[in-house]
Amino acid sequence: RPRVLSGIQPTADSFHLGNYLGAVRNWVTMQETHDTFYCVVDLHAITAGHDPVVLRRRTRVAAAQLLAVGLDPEKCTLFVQSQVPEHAQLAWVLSCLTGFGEASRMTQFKDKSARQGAERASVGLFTYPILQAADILLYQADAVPVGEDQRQHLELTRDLAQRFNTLFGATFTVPEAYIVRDTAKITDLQDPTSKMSKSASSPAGIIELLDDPARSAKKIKSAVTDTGREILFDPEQKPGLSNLLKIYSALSGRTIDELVEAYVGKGYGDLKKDLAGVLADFVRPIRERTTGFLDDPAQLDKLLSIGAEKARAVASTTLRATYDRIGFLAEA
Ligand code: AQP
Repeated sequence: RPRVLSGIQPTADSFHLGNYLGAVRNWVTMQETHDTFYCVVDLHAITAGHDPVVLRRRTRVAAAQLLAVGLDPEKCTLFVQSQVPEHAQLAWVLSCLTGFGEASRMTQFKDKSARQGAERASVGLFTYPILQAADILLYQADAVPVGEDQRQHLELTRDLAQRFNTLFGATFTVPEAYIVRDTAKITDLQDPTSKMSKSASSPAGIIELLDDPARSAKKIKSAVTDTGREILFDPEQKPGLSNLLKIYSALSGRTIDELVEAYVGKGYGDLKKDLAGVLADFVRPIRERTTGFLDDPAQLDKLLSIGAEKARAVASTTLRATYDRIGFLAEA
């Protein structure tokens, strides 16, 4: 089976629809067909300042949500990144192969450091994509299911794998990004040309899976739509409406064409009301199951420890091979 690795940051109290539709939904389907490794990337989550109590809570919430949306620890390896020390160890090696200029070109760093101010942005935020490369290469992943915003980081990962293999001999699988076009970029409800984002969107622009459906319904109703009255899928001319259609289609399993057909003669208000209903039905069991997993944190932590042990078996083999190739002494 081809190998898959992907991760999500525990930087919010809930995943938003972009995280879910862009990435996590594909994680669930891929566990049936691939050898899958999924991690809650807490090392990444400390790159922009954090509160330890909040981080611990969010790490558990992220893991509980992943289980609630359908990850099955019998089918995939689910773990927390900091429990597998090889991630940080390989990241150091890869950082020594990354050009300063090359890392400086990462648009996510440029955007986030511009928002935080150059003096306040951490070196960890700068080297974030290198740690991400280590996450992926440690597991010899063939495919990495992510949203469109991660494409550039995936390119860096591929470059680093190829560079290492050329310099020191074939060691890493060169991974491919697995990006599902229809849901690759879910946009902000208030600013439909920007991605829905934990750190950049206003609360009104984001739909959180664990939020009260009544609040989400209000956000959908006040989502920015476009001039005109007709329900058409046209991301250029009608980005707001097209985003709602994408979400509606993904959550209901109906194609966009079917939806457009069904709303002939109806207005934006009808579509928003129905979408709010579809969303409420969709999140109800996820909210309930998440609460169920969080009610027993000891059991959740145990499950994650077992996942980390499974992950470590693979990660340590890759790290050992890497250390050998670059000339570090083996333990006597
Ligand atoms: N709007 C989006 N549409 C499609 N996919 C998205 N992803 C994030 N936003 C969208 C995908 O979600 C996965 C996990 O993301 P992350 O935890 O690494 O966070 P992120 O990429 O940094 O995006 P966030 O969640 O909105 O946080 P900000 O903007 O604050 O960085 C990834 O596969 C990502 O592509």
